[in-house]
Amino acid sequence: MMELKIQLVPTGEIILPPGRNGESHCHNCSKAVGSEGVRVMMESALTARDRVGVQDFVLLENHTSEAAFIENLRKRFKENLIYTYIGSVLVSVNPYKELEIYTKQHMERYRGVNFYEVSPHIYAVSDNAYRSMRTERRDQCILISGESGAGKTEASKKILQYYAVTCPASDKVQTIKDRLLQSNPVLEAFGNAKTLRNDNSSRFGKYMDIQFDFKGAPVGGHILNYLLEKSRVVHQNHGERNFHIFYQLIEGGEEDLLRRLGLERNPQQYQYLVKGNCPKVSSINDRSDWKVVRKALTVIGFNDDEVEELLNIIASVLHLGNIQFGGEESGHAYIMADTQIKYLARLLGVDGSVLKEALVNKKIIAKGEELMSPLNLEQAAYARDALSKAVYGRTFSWLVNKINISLAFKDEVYPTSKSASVIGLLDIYGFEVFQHNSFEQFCINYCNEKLQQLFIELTLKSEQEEYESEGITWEPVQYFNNKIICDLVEEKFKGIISILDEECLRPGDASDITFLEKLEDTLGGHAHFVTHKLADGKTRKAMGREEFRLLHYAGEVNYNVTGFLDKNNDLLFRNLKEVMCQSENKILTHCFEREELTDKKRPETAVTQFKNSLAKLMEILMSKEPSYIRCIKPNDAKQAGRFDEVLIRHQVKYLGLMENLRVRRAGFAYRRRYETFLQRYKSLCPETWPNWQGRLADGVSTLVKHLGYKPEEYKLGRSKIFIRFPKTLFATEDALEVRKHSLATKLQASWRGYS
Ligand code: AD9
Ligand code: MG
Repeated sequence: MMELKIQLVPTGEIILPPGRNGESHCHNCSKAVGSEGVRVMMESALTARDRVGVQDFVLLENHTSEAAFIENLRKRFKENLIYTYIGSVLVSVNPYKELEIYTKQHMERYRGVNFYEVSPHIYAVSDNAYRSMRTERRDQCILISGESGAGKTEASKKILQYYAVTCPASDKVQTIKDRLLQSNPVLEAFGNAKTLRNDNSSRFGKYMDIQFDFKGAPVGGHILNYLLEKSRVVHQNHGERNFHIFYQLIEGGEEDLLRRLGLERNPQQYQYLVKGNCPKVSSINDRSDWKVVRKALTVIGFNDDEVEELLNIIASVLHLGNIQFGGEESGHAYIMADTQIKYLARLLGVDGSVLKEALVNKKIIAKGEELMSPLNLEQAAYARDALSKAVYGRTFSWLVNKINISLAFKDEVYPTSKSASVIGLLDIYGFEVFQHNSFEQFCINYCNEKLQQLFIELTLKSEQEEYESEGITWEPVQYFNNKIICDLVEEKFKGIISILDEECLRPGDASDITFLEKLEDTLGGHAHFVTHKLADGKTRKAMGREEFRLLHYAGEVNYNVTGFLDKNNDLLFRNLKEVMCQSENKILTHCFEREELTDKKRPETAVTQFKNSLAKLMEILMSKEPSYIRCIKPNDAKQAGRFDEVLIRHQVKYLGLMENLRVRRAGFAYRRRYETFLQRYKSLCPETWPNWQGRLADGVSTLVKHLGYKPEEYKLGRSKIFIRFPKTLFATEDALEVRKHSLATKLQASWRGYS
């Protein structure tokens, strides 16, 4: 059967297959349409540009206007078109509702198709990265950024699903695909939680490599995890929850499992789950999520014993949280009841009396002698919480490691492949600002500064490199470079991290307040650092005395220093460590190794570990070819259909999207490889139609001259044509439209003649 496919920019496609009665069908809704219908569809498609905006911001007539940018986003959002490009960067607006755009048919539509020839989609970015990896043999990475709740984690899942469905598979590869997919629910259960910003907020950073063999089949994976927000285990702000797994286990766990673990089916019974006063979340079904996670653990390769030991640990944390201490305020603390200790001894496989002892005493070594120093109420609660955090945090790392073993690229899985190419996916916690911001927000927002820095360097760099490699002169565009903020945080000796570490290591009277004072002394006057002290000695009213403010690229955040030193030191009393090192729980024997007890070296502080791991991450990302997804959150109410202009404008600003667009447009709005350009437009010139026989560059040159391009409108590089103004390309697209329309009309007439 003859089929005419008409491509309409920017709305998508209309396919006109002649049915038996000469009818045509709309590709989008499959409805039959007559010739009048075709005309109406053509017209509506041509006027659609007004209704749905442009699919690439570089095509905006008024490209310097932020209002026009936002209007374009709004138009598209209203039509459920959540994706728009800035050149090759994908801008995505969270729809907060399920859209029918992630079906298998959609995946097929994007498979192997040129980036610009289909409407913008996350699958197009995924496919493009995949094809670059295959054809250029270059490792790729997809960097997903945006603030908390903007849709990063969802985006990363969509990409993974795309590869799982569209990449070649065999039985063995299928196992790896399943494991890759199933690692998500498990890591989310243990590493995500409801916050005020997002019901499923990632509380750890994740970089995942998907490894492919030479046939392009996924054969392995590897996950790097970054700084889990451990403090959440013992404390949640009002309206927030602990990690999902606790509620899943309590709501979904089978009766005899709960009995064995000594748990009640009521989250309100557990001190670690009541602080946020938010046991249920309407968008979350803990019971069904439990089933998904339980199954996923099996798919990943956990055996029953491992699951049992893992759940023993989760239950132990809840029991630990319920230990209550008695005693005078400054006197010695004692444990009020033995109930929890009994469960803990069994679940953790430790000696109950030793644990009990270790929770209310601190072992100190003085003059070579070991002494037990009793703890007061506050210290005992601190020791208990430190143990809970350490147990949970280390178990999380063990979990990631275990998943990595299950995803490891093994030769026997695919014996013919020796070296794999890689696509890396970065999904990290987004920039966040709360009423109260602490050490965790400081780390999260620092991480986002680093990513923004990378974006700036790589977008500028790659743009520049492209012009250079194509032999085209280019004038750089000015950016706000957030390096100044990265330096403020991480510079040696005088950055915030250095000062914090210095206070953590300093014996004597070091405290959160002395840390703040040092910050003031060293950084007062820095353009991006503010405290309540004004230059004239007066006090800034809007700020607390325990706060410092950073003017981040994404906005201002006040950080309360209370707890900074403790969280950064992340200390666990020695005798609690000793207890854990004797545990018979196999997971914990991996988490608490005996060598730790004899190691005299002071462990790196939390923030320094984080800083170093981020530096390594940047190196990894720099070594790969990046694709970008910039996620935008449309409103703070997590509601579908609500486009909060103020909020969106703010994100457009700090994500640097206008600057991104300016850079893209300053040189050339569009670039296409010669073969792609010729293939698309050759029908517009008799000399290039149906096929150009000579050099591609000459063919393109002939074609554009025929189309009347003026010399200032374009440049021919080594392998690509660069078009300066969108309107030039628009005119060419319109010419193509007209030609197709007339062709369609002729064909319609001839079909009518047949029927
Ligand atoms: V955070 O920094 O981890 O706190 P993310 O990861 O940016 O944040 P997430 O992907 O978790 O946000 O998205 C938040 C919620 O928005 C999801 O739970 C979905 O309910 C909703 N969402 C996001 N993207 C989509 C989408 N493409 N389609 C439908 C979406 N819903
Ligand atoms: Mg997330």
